[in-house]
Amino acid sequence: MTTAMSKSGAGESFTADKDRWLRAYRRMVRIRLFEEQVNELYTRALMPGLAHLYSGEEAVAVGICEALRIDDYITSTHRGHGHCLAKGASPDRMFAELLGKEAGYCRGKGGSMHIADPETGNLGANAIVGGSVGIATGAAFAAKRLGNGRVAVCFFGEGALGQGSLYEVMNLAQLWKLPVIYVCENNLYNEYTHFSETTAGTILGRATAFGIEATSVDGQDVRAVNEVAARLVSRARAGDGPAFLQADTYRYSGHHVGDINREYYRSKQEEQHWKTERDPIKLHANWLLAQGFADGATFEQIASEARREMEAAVKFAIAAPYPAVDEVEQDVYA
Ligand SMILES: Cc1ncc(C[n+]2csc(CCOP(=O)(O)OP(=O)(O)O)c2C)c(N)n1
Repeated sequence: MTTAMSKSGAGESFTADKDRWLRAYRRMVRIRLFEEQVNELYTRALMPGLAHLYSGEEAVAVGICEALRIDDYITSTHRGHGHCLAKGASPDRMFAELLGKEAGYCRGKGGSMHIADPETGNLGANAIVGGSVGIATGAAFAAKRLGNGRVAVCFFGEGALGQGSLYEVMNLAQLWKLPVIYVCENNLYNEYTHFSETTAGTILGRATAFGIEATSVDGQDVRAVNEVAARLVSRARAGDGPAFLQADTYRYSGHHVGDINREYYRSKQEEQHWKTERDPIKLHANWLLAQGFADGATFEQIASEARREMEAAVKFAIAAPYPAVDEVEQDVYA
């Protein structure tokens, strides 16, 4: 990896690299443990509605967001907890939102699929597949007009490739050289259908048709994702226009928390293969060990800190009050 110095480049760069890659590890673990708690809240019937877990895909959100500034924008999806956390959202307000509490990011009125956090540049999750492509492209348009150097990253699943609005905005983004990066998280399934049954041709071909710089990356490798993201972000910031990144990944859980029996559309062996051979946290841990950046005790400490953080955040959310009844129509537009 070119982004990581070898051990021989000792001194400052060794420490900076160590800190950076341990931070990436910690961020992935936090997402994984956040999602464990979400599943727990669902199975204990404490959370209204459903949620779509991001476990397995952590390296994509973390690798990309590590290449962004806090004031850069992201837009997210129905599977958005990982994006929110990677961009800097706080777990207690996220859990509060999931439980419909006033302390939540949308005062409890949005739930899992509508978390937005303008302070960290997060313009929102979106329950509409492909629903945020216009928002991200509009944010990039504004950034360009204002000359503030911001970049917008638009996360979406490969299911959104069937949405016509994506092609309208990619066309304009390329014509106007907008600082937007379209990140297609290809986790292989649109709900219960393998993407090969819904996607003709190639994924990258959809972007190259507009002359957009397009590339793919192993979405289980946080350093590879970060390396390519850093390049695409810096060219967008420099005024070189949009890019399209296909990140190949896998979701460990069902389409949503209630999708328990999945064998009619994917095998247990396939899931097991990804979990044991392609897990982004394990892969990164092995690399950290090989670099001498961490040992078993480091990983245990990171996991127990993150677990404590998530348990405290859940407690906070459970104890938090619901919004007042007379606020029920406030901030509700549809
Ligand atoms: C416009 C629209 N059509 C259908 C749905 C129902 N739906 C929710 S998620 C989903 C599949 C999305 O697959 P993908 O975009 O690949 O994301 P993933 O769930 O794999 O992360 C569908 C069809 C929706 N929310 N919005």
